[in-house]
Amino acid sequence: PGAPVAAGVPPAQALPYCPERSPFLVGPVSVSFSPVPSLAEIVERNPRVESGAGTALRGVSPAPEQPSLCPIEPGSTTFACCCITCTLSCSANSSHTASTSSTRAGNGTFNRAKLLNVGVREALRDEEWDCLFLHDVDLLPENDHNLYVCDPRGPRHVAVAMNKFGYSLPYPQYFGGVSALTPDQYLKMNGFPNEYWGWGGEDDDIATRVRLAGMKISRPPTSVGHYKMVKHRGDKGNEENPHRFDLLVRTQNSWTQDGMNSLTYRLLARELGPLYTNITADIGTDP
Ligand code: NGS
Repeated sequence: PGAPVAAGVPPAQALPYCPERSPFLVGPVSVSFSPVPSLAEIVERNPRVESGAGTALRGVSPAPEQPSLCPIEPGSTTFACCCITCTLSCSANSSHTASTSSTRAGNGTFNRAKLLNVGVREALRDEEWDCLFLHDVDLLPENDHNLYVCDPRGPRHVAVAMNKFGYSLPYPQYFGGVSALTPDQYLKMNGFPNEYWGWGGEDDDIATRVRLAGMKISRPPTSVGHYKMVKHRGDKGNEENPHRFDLLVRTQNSWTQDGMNSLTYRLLARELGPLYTNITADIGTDP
């Protein structure tokens, strides 16, 4: 409520409720990596997406009397979802209409979970998001019934069926790839850990935090949570973390001390792109 609305865009209140199942959604969609559309084409196809994140147009929810996974306050007709994504340069995207992206300065070791914490902290400066999507950049959804909304009942693990795992969960506690949390859920578990430098383990730590914070993981049906991964080799700077198993046995004691309440970084830049905000931060190095 109260989000700035751009000129030429009708205020969300004036829009009709979305039906529970949009007639524009088709279910399975075929994802192809060639040709890759240019940014200009993507901008053209998404005329209602505004630059940066702060002035994002809000999506209109299903009617409140209809059951929905959206964390919509009773009587509210809109929700705002921010999608944060992370590579060796980390990004934060605000979905429904705008996106944000943040880049890690320097060439040290990757730290996915800490970069996502940075994305969340910076995104929450922009506005009161209802839902935060934490999204690996190499995963593309293959079913548009997999709605990009949060579940008020618990942190949602969304990428439940990736092509690289034969379209099923690799193991029951798997929480990697794509997840969606309300800001309250994110803060209740003290965000993500900051201490996992390099590849592996941070997603298992996050799954444990969900449980330790007294919440339960929610998932879409396997038939809907299909994702195709962009093929790539192991990234330089993201070598296997040899300490990940030592860290994982300590999660029970460390989660209240390591997370959003201990997050430190230096914000170097914040640039508004056509569909996203690019954030550059110095997150330090592997000790
Ligand atoms: C587990 C890792 C997770 C990782 C998952 C899938 O073994 O971080 O494999 O990896 N946990 C540990 O190493 C403790 S993948 O096949 O996507 O490379 O997400």
